[in-house]
Amino acid sequence: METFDYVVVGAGHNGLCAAATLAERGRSVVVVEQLPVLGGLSASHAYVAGAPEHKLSIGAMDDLFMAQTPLAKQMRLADFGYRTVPLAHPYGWMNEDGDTLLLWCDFAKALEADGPTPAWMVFVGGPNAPTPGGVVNTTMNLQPGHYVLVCFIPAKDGQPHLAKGMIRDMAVVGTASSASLPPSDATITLAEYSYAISGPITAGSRVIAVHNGGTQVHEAILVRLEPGKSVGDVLAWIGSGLVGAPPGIPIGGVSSLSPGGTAEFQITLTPGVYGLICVIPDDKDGKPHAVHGMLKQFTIT
Ligand SMILES: Cc1cc2nc3c(=O)[nH]c(=O)nc-3n(C[C@H](O)[C@H](O)[C@H](O)COP(=O)(O)OP(=O)(O)OC[C@H]3O[C@@H](n4cnc5c(N)ncnc54)[C@H](O)[C@@H]3O)c2cc1C
Ligand SMILES: [Cu+2]
Repeated sequence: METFDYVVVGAGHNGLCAAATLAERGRSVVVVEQLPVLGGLSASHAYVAGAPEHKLSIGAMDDLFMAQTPLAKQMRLADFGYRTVPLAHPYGWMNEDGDTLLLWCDFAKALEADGPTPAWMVFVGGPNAPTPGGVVNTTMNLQPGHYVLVCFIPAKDGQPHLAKGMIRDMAVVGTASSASLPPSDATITLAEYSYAISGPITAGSRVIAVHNGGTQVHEAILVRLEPGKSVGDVLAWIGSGLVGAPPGIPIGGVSSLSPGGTAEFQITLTPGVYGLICVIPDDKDGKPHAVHGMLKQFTIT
């Protein structure tokens, strides 16, 4: 009977590594494997009957662990054909109704992804961009459901605050309400790519309704402009990556609203020149709506 110094049970990658290491040290070793294929969980198989050439390994999708070790180099795996294939979007989700979600490695890239807002995600407003120490009040009619609070404002490095963890979920419980919003002093109607204001707004404590009459998600960032500055300067400042003194101070407004949505914000306005601006990326080209002309300047007397 043939004898061996070592018997390795299982030809997964650990068993194969152990056996190879022993053999390299001059020991005699045998590997026994129950399956007709080597590799254990790291072997690839055709899981989809209709696509036999599409091979997948569900136990070695991610190089996370292997990459932490000197193993691949130590065992000269590249000489035997081992190579890693970095993917731009390594994880994906396919919903039963056909919707797909790809998770990109590059967060900015994920936000750039083209296409309309998925139907399962409805933007209901919320307060827009308070400055540090500032307070912005909005009123919305929230129906029971699952919500997220999320901040898309870019940090100094250009990454949205969301990428740094500024996102959390929130449940709205109770029964649906058909209550209407409190009376407002004026309505700002959003469209592609414009703001229409129902009438002149005067200084004082005001309630302003924002209604999305367009076909895409829009927002109303209200900016109080510094003397001599225009709303175009605000767009240029955002485009420059917020470099230098801001040409205006964001004082409120309503953030992302899906088509048909309405929300209100309360604000105390002093006489001056103000700007409205929408930086939501366009469904078609991903550019901020302001670049398409969605900005407006007006005066409060
Ligand atoms: C769903 C899933 C996803 C994973 N994703 C990743 C990932 O993305 N990245 C990553 O690094 N790791 C991942 N892992 C972990 C990784 O797959 C395992 O750590 C790795 O496969 C372990 O290798 P192994 O050689 O120890 O065992 P295995 O790969 O499990 O190999 C064991 C082998 O032993 C054989 N065997 C067992 N008993 C006997 C017997 N009595 N006689 C003969 N043969 C026998 C089996 O048939 C098999 O071939 C994942 C694991 C799972 C389950
Ligand atoms: Cu817009």
